[in-house]
Amino acid sequence: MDLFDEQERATGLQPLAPGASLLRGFARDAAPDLLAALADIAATSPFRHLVTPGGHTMSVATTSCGTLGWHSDETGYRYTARDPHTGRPWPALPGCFLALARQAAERAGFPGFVPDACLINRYAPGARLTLHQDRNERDYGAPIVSLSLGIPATFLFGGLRRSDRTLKLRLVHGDVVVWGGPSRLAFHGVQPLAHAEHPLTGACRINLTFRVAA
Ligand code: MD3
Ligand code: FE
Repeated sequence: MDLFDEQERATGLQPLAPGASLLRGFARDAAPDLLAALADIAATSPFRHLVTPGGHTMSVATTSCGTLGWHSDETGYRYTARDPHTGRPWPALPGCFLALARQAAERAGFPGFVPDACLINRYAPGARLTLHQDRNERDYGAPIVSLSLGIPATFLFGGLRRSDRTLKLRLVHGDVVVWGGPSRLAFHGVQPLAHAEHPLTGACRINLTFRVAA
């Protein structure tokens, strides 16, 4: 790999669609600190398999941090101030999470990004996320910043209608994507994960999505 490729991989900003940018490897150096902070969060608010309003148990395991966290059950999807599993407030957003999300958003053209919610998804091999929109946040003017850690995934990125064709994007450890502007309400999902191992996470992928929910 030549020097230019290396630099692209470390700092490159790749436009994906109007308002959407891929920052390849943006979080690679911070990953060990991010994973240590994540271990503390999961010790307080453990990963759980949520039930969808349709009655399906998700293959992805989820937890949250921030002033609001994500919950779903038979009655619907919503943000909550307390973790229904523990009855206590969600763990606070760690400083290293806030810094990374703000820096990534700024690099992608969204300065001043201060998320109040971080949804954390954990994928084991075989886990997937069907095509959906994220529409439970109050302000669609703010982007969503997503960070991938651990084993690779194939992400599906569609249009504003479920039936729009999807682009496939390989996301690997340390990749960050900023979804703003017209891309904020695009349909998206994750294909079933292939078996793999990563030295820092073992046989799993972690995805953090930073949102302005309130
Ligand atoms: C595009 N997570 O938590 S991250 C989710 O990999 C979610 O766990 C996926 O979709 C994951 O809701 C995808 C990339 C992502 C997140 C939110 C988006 C892409 C998005 C919102 C609007 C458009
Ligand atoms: Fe989503």
